[in-house]
Amino acid sequence: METKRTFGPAWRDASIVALAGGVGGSRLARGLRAAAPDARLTVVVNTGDDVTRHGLRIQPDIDTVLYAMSGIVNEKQGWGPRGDSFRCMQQLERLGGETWFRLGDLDLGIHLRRRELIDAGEPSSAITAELARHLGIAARILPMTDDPVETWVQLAEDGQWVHFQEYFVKRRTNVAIRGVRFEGIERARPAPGLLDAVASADMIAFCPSNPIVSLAPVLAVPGLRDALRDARKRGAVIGGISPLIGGATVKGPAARMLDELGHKPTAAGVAALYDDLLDVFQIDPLDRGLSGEIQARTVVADGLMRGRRGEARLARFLLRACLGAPEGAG
Ligand code: FO1
Repeated sequence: METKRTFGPAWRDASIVALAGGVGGSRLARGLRAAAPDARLTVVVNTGDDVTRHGLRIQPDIDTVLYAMSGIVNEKQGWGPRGDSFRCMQQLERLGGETWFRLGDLDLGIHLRRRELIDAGEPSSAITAELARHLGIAARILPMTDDPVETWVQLAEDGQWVHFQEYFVKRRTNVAIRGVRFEGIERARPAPGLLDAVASADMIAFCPSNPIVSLAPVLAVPGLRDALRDARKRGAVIGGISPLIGGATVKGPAARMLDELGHKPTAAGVAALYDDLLDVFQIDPLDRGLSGEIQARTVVADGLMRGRRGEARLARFLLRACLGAPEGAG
């Protein structure tokens, strides 16, 4: 019987990898940082939402994680810096520019800096590390790949393919979809350090992000699913947090997208998408009845992260479920 590893107070000796998308992912990642402040934490972020606007390369999910973990995100909105203004957008509008994808005046700082570093030949992983350092983030924030990948969705009404941001922002998701594809994913290589982080992880967290357009692109990076399976064989524990509570999301179109693409819009439908990768899956008490449909070991906890304390609570719950109680805990 292999002696169960312990990970020290607040899991400080653990290596944790979190797979994250936008708002929900950024919040659990922040919770994991708070719950295990000294553990090695790598947040692997979806880049399928990336879009070029006004000659700038926007990486929304990376920026949401950067802003959330550095404490400057607009909490209500879930993206962009708190207290931002849009004078530049107003001027652009006056001059006849397209402004449906709104770039705040503070937000432009990160896009201009990213543009500078791209033009200096830096890959996304190095740029992200540089931005994280300047924002004082004590975790490794890693794009899923340095290669270009863009999520496109097919509209149900006419079969037309549109970029994810046109669907999500311009059309406010008010259209049914019938397909999703990750343009460029076949040629995408895992970002430098990603496979090593998975290979040495004690725990891998599937954050409560949109399973269709936030976690699926990450899991589609060639080589990652196999790396996750190998990590499990070696003893790493993979735990997920359900992004649906009672068949609905806290924020965003995930439930409707699941339904439109023929999946059950429930926590069980989400777990099925992660097929045989999960050891543990957190479900809300409202979804207790679904545990029979879920292959992974289900654990029940309030899925709503109310503020920072709520994020840390849910993160601690997942850490306990995957790694056991921290040393010296009650
Ligand atoms: N979401 C919106 O609903 N409207 C916007 O105008 C908008 C602008 C924007 C600019 C930068 C950025 O990093 C994110 C932005 N988002 C906006 C959110 C973005 O569409 C989503 O965060 C993700 O792509 C989905 O998680």
